[in-house]
Parts: sequence; structure tokens; C-alpha cells
Amino acid sequence: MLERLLITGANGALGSLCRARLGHLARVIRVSARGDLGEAGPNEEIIRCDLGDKAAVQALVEGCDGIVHMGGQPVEATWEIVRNANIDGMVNLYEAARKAPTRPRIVFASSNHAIGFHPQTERLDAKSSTRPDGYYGVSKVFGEALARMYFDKFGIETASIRIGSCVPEPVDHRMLSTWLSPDDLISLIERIFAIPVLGCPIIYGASNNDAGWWDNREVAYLGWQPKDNAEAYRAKLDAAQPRPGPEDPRARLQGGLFCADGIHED
Ligand code: 15L
Repeated sequence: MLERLLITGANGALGSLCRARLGHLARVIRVSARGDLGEAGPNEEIIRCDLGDKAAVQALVEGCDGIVHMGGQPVEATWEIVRNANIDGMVNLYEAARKAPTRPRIVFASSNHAIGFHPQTERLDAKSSTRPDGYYGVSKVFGEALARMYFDKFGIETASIRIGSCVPEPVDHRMLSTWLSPDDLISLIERIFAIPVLGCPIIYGASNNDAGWWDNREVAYLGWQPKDNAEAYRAKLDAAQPRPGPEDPRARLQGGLFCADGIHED
């Protein structure tokens, strides 16, 4: 069991899921976000923090031996917004981790948008090239590279999860391939903290989808077995909405509509 697990972005969609379901992993759960986090639960401590604030992040990480980093900008935005949270914020987090005697193991919420421009006809694994589909995707590629550098130089272990679409159920046809059920995300994070030696893997965060595009063979050593399959929702989706045509980015590219989005200017 961990002594103190930090969950960043704990008021966001995935951060609050982790807050609700990972309480058993540590004696103390430290939850953090820029905004309101409500009341502290029985084994929780609350620290409000902007990831772009170096001194605040240093204090935030102190005493933590595990970090689930769900914080940051979660979709495409202007460079200024992406930079503060996902570039400066990541550097602040890893500098704090390097200086912490507790040597925290880190789960980094990367994203499928790091590889979004790959066509949906391609099967990818951890060695496939990155093809980010916007500033947001670029920031996730940066985050993965930063994590790798801190592992190679300082031995800080990180699991970078290229999360597909983590929602209660698939809401469009692309998610038949990208869906990661909340249960499967939680079981993955449990495995990441249970395994004695983690290293610095890149993991595709998707359920056991028949229509999946991603190959996780390289991280078989984690012993993670996703149980859900988006296929169970195909009939419901077909009845509710038309399938996008073959030229539509939602049916052509792994990042879907993110690939068709322009630059968000300041
Ligand atoms: C992401 O990275 C986003 O955070 C999320 O909101 C979804 O858009 C997801 O990717 C997706 O590609 O479905």
C-alpha cells in the first residue's frame, strides 16, 4: 500500500473517477485541482494548486510516493492554455518528483491524440511513431518524452496511458474502437501500482474492443486484462445515429474530429 497518493485534476471527469475509486491504494489520498474540490473524504487531504505554479507544485508533491496525474488541459485549446498546464505543469511535476525523497511512481494521462493522425486502418503499438493532431496532442507527446527522460536520467517510473475515450459508454461509432470503460481504467491503475518493477511503458488505454486499433503486447508484463468490449453497444449506436461516411475524419483518422480542428489562436 502507498503512503500518500496524489491525484491531480481531481475535479475533472477522470480525476473524480480516480478520487471515487482509488481510495484503497494509499493510507492518505491527496486530491488536487485548480478549482473547487468539495469536502475532504475520510482519508483525503485537499490542496488547491495551479500546475503552472512551480513552488505550489513542489509543495503538492512533497510526501507523495504515488501520483495519478489526470490534471491539465484535457482538449484542444490555445497554445498559452496548453503550455501552462501541459508543458510547464509537466516540468513542474517532474522536477518536484525528482527532488522528492519519496520517489513517486507516476501515472500520466496521455491521450490517443498523441497518435491521432494515423489512419484507422493502421494497427499501432508502443513503438509506432507519434502523429499528434493539435497542440493538445503535441503536449501529450511532450509529456511522454519528458517522462522517459526522467526515467532514463533519474529512474523515476511512469506509466503513460494513451487514453482512448474513457466515458461510461461509447457515444459514437469511433468509440467502438477507442472506448476505455471506467472499470478497465481503474483496474489498469491498480496494476500499475501493484507491479514491483514498472519501468516507463506506453500503454494504450482501451477496453477489450473487437474493433480496437491498438496492440498492448509490449506491456503484457503488467498483467492487465481489460474486461469490457464496446461491441456490446454497436446495435444501440447504429439505431441512434448514422455511421459517418468514409471521407469523414471520424471514420478515417484515429483522432477523429480533433484532426479536422484548426489552430486555436490566442
Ligand atoms: C481526449 O484526449 C479527451 O480528453 C477526451 O475529452 C476525448 O475527446 C478523448 O480524447 C477522445 O478522443 O475521445
